[in-house]
Amino acid sequence: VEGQDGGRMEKLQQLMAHYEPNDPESIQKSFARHLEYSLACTRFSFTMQDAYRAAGLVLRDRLLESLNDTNTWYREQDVKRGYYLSAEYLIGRHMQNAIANLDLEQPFKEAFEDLGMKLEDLFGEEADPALGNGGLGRLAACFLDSMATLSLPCWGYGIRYSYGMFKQGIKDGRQIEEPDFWIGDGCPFEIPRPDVTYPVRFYGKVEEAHENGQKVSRWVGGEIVQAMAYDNPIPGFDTYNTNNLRLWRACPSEEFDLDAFSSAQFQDAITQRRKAEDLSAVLYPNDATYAGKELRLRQQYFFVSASLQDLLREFIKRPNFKWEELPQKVAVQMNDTHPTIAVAEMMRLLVDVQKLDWDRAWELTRQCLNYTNHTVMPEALEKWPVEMMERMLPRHLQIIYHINGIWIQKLLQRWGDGPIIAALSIVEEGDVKKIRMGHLAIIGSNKINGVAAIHTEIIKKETFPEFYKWCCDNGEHNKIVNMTNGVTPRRWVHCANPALSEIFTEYLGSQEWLTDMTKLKVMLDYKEDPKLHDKWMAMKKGCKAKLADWLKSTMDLEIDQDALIDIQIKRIHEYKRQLMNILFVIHRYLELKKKSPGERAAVQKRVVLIGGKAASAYVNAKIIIKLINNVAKVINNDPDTKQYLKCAFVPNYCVSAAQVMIPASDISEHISTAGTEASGTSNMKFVMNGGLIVGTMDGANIEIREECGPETMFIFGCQENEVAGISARAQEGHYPIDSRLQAVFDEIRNGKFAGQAEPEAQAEFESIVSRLCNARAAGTWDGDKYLVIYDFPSFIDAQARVDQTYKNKSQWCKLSIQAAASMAQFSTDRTMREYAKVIWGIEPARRPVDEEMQARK
Ligand code: H2P
Repeated sequence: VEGQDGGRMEKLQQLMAHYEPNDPESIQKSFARHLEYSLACTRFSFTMQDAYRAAGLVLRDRLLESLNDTNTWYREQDVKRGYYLSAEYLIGRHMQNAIANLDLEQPFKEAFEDLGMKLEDLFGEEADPALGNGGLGRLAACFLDSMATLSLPCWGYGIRYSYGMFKQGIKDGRQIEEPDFWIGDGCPFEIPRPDVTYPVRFYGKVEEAHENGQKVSRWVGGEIVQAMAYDNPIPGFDTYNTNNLRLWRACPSEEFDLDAFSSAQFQDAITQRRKAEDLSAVLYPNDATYAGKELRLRQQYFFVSASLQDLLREFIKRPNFKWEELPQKVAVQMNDTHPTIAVAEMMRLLVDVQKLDWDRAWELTRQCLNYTNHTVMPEALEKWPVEMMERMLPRHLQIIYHINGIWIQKLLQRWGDGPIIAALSIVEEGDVKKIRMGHLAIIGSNKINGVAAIHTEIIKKETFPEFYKWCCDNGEHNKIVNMTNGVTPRRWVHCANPALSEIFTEYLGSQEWLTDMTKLKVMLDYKEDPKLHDKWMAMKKGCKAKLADWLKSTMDLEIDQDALIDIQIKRIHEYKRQLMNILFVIHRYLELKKKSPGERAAVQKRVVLIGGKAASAYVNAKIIIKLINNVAKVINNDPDTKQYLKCAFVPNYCVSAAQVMIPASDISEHISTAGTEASGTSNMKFVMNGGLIVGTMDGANIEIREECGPETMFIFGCQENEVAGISARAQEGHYPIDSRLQAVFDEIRNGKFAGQAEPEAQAEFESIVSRLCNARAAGTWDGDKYLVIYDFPSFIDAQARVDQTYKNKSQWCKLSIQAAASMAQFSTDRTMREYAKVIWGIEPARRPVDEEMQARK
């Protein structure tokens, strides 16, 4: 509202001068008001879902105060801002985390208990927004939590998918995929912003024109979709800063006109609308290769363009802005290759829209953008057919060709012509010419990073060796840097495991460890203290009881709470080797069967839980799920053994399931073939909760072992530098199969887990076994690529060490305390500090607290 305000501003300022009070009674009032006025319920008649939504709105009021004031503060201070561009955020439920971070745990508890409601019941009503596939998306969510907690002026940008990751059901042992319309009941934590929209163009053509004697390119025609912002406040812990996760939803650019109602075009108009909305409708599982590929590129460009337009607008809004200041005010992180069209879009916005000359625009782009690589799996380094890009983003293809032309010239000057030029080109020649997005990202970035020490070394030596050579030749050794992943202790210890959080706070005398995990070292002084052992074991017992209740209610599974709990939860992928885990379970079962009842009683009882989603097009992963379910059925129903060994596939693994499962584990499996898992992050969550790891020398396992001590881990398997030699021998047929594994294979082949009752499954299981044993080097070798056979015997040994160590409860407890207390390195607070310092050059900007705020606390 503009014009003479007649004292309006002052009046409003007075009216809004006070923050919402946070005492229990005010929270109750606020709750009742939202029930009645926001949700149109009455205080006499509402459901738990209504109560959750009203409580969510109580929080949202407080989040908004903080979000707005934090933003004003950042603007006033004219700080450098960070923007995290990610196609995925596996954010998990908001409510519990927001209450903890806003420091409202006590008053909320009191307020709702007084109304006869348990907070946990409210939390349980929230949908779990699963806008991501796995670790990559969850990492982005942990990063947001740490950025806010460190008061870093950083925002996340992404896509507001209407349907997140599919819900996984299990029918007859097989995965079924159901749509996850998480937004169905509305999410009280998001703020639709119809006032923040940007046009995003697709298709059309490029026209050359002259403006002021300059040749310019204009991208015209095609179709325009509007990106509308949805803000998701991200409160920090122990700070008054609240940052933002801005997610874009696709809307049609113009509403169809009313005349269409009476005309035949009505249907067309609706189709247009649906087409626009389809853009942000569904998150694609990352291995679903060709299906929807074009839509995926559309999604990527859509959110990248909207985000860059938005952040440039913020930059331009600053009084007397100068373009050369852009790198002092803006740092962008591209999370994997998904947002890397940003390199070309930034150039388009600077050159075509802002009329900067090419060289200047390129300098600015390269200084502002950064790229994180998350995996060495080739399927993840996206490549787009030139033909597709030419149709959809014709101007971007021109820009990419231009960038590549200059790049190739430089390479030729330095090294002359040779194979290295083709290897480094952004364009991959071949039957289908493609744009390599990884290369575009590297060439257009200031820094490139891997996500664990071993992974960063592999990037340099194996994934992008020619590029690393170029950097070294140019004296830019530090262009590729390591940023070991982390996890947020707020969600993964404090919220997931309140009993452990209480122990830490009690021993340290404060909650400081939640923002500085190095403080937990104090726990090491007590690692042999019987008093602490009692508390620690009681904590684990409580977590196991919670898990048992949850398993009973979600899948009607009963577990022995005195058994050793062994968990593997992550995306199902052959390199992660869930297959090896289930083969070991079969081995354990066969061994148990051989024993007399007396001997069995001496064996350590175990419950093995495996969970994770298989990408819908990933056939082998789906067979592995079926195998796990069939094995579980046999084992759990065998009266000889079921007391001693239980196994289950836990359906629909998601963030909220992880929050129940992780704290209850004694051991967890992180058993990827050395050199394949970039980092892993659930390994960190398990250890922070006092679980020990069975693992290979891969990803962040290596660094966790260094920090916690080798005695806290059950390490097995070959080393990364041995993999190539072993693979070569396997292909030549010099690949002995351990007799114990052979026995497992025989049992599968003999039909123990499927047989005539399920011929299809039987054939699938046999195919998996024969592929493992396949030594023929015919064409591309399709044998035991991930060295299950090679690592199996040492896996058995590691598991035997687990059983042995577990016998001595106080020794186990000591190791558990030691490991959990040594995890400071793996807090995303450390990770984010490093990104801020080394990559972004961003300083914290803690919002000062005025007296009223202080009083409210
Ligand atoms: C990926 C890697 C993990 C890594 C994570 C975050 C892609 O996650 O494989 O090793 O820890 O990114 O950097 P995931 O497999 O869980 O989908």
